[in-house]
Amino acid sequence: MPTILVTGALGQIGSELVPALRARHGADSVIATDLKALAPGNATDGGPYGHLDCTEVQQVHEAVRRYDVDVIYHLAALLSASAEAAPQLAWSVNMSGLYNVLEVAREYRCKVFFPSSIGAFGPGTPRDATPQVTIQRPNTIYGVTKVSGELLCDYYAHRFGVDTRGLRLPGLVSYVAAPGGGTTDYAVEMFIHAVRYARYSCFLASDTRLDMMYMPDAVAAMMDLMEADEARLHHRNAYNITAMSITPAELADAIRQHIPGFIVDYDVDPVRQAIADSWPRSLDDSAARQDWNWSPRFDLKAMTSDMIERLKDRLAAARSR
Ligand code: VAH
Repeated sequence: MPTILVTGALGQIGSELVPALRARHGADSVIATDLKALAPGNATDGGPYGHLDCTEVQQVHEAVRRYDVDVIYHLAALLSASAEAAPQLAWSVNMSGLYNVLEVAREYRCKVFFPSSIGAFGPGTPRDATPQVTIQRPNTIYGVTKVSGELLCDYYAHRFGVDTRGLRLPGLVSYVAAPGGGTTDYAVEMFIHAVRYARYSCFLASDTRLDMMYMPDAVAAMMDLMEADEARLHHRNAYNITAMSITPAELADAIRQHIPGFIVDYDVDPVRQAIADSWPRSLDDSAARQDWNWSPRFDLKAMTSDMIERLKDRLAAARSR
């Protein structure tokens, strides 16, 4: 069994990736790490957890050496809106953190997963059926760190033989962890507010079309990519993947199939709207489908049904405590 280190494990992805990795590889094989102290009952309970600041290379070195790590899922990063509010911090966390992980991976021969994003594209990119290989000139610091991260990971693969692999992730929807400074977080917030209050004030315009995906599909894609035959990977860093291309209005309509009286108004945040407007409306993910059999399980209808059922269960459990 490989020993796996997950950085940023308490974030939106890590909160579902860590349990999935532990189910597949065994709890003690997956070391969850983050900046924060572990809250009791956190989704990453049930296995090793440690504090790790990836901007401190010695801490990365010590974690990989101590646990004899084989694979690193490097999730620690600032997301788009948080990054735009603190670009210098975003560069430090997103780039110095990645550089430290790659340098230690080079020394200890670890495989590395890097989460790129649709944010790696910019206003000059074809916005519909965005190709796997196309113009990448993002105008956000988040996007700059994602394009730079893709290039740095590719460099470590061909220059040093580090097995780096990445995905350009769409907006991710999860019931497990609260939104964390992203632009696509409106979708998670809309579900939570629909279940709790039957109304939501959306910070993106109703017709803002973006690629989205349910977290179980994203977690499966990461694990499948990392286990794929390396010889088949024609686009290491990073593969386009998507499950649906939707707008806030379409999501609200899907939610109303379960909560008929759900009301949405639109109070647009110009910063996050500008970020969203610089991103693709839909990705072409045919390369991932061809190279390593990518295929999502959840469409908008299935995601909405599962999210609402899960959130209602969690709300009922919270009210019964
Ligand atoms: C964000 N959820 O909104 C992230 C993601 C595609 C968006 O990278 O910043």
